[in-house]
Amino acid sequence: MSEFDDLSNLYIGFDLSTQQLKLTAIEDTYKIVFEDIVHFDKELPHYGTRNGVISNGETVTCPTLMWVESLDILLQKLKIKEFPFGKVRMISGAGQQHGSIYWSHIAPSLLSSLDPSQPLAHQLKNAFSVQQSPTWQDSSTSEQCHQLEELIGGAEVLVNLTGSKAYERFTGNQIAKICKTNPTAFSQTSRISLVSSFLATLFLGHYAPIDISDGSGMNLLNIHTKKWEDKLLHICSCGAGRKLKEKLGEPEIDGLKILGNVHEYFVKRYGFNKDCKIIPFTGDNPATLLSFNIKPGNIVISLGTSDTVLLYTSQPSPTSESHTLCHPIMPTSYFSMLCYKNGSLTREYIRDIYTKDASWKRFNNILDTSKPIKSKIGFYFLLQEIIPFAKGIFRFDNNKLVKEFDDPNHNVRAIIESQFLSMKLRINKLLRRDKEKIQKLIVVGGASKNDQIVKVLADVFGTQVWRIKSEGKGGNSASMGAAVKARMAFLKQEFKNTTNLNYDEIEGNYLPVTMPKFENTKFYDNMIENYQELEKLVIQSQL
Ligand code: ADP
Ligand code: XUL
Repeated sequence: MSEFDDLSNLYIGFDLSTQQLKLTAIEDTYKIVFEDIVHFDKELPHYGTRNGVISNGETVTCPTLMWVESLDILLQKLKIKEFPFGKVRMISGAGQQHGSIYWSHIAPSLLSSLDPSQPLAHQLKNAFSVQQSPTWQDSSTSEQCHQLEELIGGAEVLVNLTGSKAYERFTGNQIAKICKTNPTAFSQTSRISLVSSFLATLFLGHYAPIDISDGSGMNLLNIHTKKWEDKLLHICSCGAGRKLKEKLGEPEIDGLKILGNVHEYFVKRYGFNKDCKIIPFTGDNPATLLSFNIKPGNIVISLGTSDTVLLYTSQPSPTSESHTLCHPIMPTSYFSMLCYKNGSLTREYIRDIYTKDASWKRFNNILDTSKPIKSKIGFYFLLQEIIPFAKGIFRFDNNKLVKEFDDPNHNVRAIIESQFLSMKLRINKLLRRDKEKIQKLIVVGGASKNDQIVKVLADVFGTQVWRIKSEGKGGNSASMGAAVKARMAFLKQEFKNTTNLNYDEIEGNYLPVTMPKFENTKFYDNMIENYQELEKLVIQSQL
């Protein structure tokens, strides 16, 4: 008797994230029934990645073939665990945003003729015109960003068109760099995918479209018309705008559209049902938005490799610091996002310096036994930060820049407080503009498991924090959101419209986990103004 015997339908969501490929399977009631992961550094060491990437100064890439190989490894793990592939009705997925994959001219024939007796990586060796995919951590395209803003008429024009000013990691600027530095590779490219549409392509055996939500992270999509903007294509392709448009394909507006059946490779090799459908895959942040039935005033904070803040808005409301993205399934809606590059990896860096055994247990012990100190504020931009655009570690004691705090352990508290103060500052600005108040704060991502970190979050925001129910499952909101999307597409197909979607059920997957200590909240409220002033000093020091 297997744990899956009573279930008739399963929906799976993948997340091709920075450090891992993850899978979540849910049943009709949105309950999570299965999860698994492949960790790139540990399980694919022959690609030589560190934290899932290859870093070379500001250039941060990932071997595309590693992602391909990880898919077979994950599915093979499931096969060994007797996962009932035959019960999967729909598949969707998520991917780290902005990363790009360059398919060669022979890729279409390789993809359509996949042989189930051979692993994917073996068969797709020649499917890429660029072997190393640029990723979201890359910040090597400042030149392209300046050029884009200048040629389009300024940052504000770009913000109003695409929802964001020019960012180094955004795909249009990465494409512009390839066009300039490696024009041969550009001409040898038949299609450019995002990480999300790349994974969907593997399942389909033909090119999957870029969905408009993940497509909003490229500096190429007009978020109002939901079409590629010709002027931007022209600038980001050294004048070969028409060619670039062909290489991108049409963006997909309908996030629940059936794109086709799963390729025979997966039917024969793993036992998927030949009628199992593939729908558009999206970015990890848009997918995370779907993992919770987010409503106006709900804020999702994701503490993963990157830290992100997601806010639902019905009107596009671009600012120069946030991103406005098209909603992944509601074609007339949008959401706002803030993204911090110094998330979990920078917390790990501080943990490793200030704890003897590099453990979260000791890190938490320091957090638990320390108190906020108003005069001690730190900024931890180990990697080139996005908000604000700054790099370096800065500690202030009584508004004076110091090399180290008198009690070095204070760094543990300072890094956590600093991130949440920065988020609160920006969230308040966005909410004030939308005349909203925080109704609910939901925390997801790897570090959301950490109760001590979540306590500081509740204290800084002065509000109760909700988290996905753990029960040993529910670790990944992006693959969970992708599975929810697959389930919704199935309902849409069954009922021919979306009005029967009882999406509220999903809220049962979340629980309130902690209440704030209001004396601490008052304390942080008094600290935030000074924080803002010191942040200005840090930014000035970069000029
Ligand atoms: P991604 O999806 O971007 O690969 P995850 O959301 O899975 O990332 O988060 C991975 C990160 O979670 C790790 O880098 C690790 O630092 C962090 N993490 C895991 N457990 C804890 C913990 N108990 N406390 C703080 N951070 C944690
Ligand atoms: C969002 C961003 C990251 C990636 C990786 O703009 O760059 O959150 O999606 O998770």
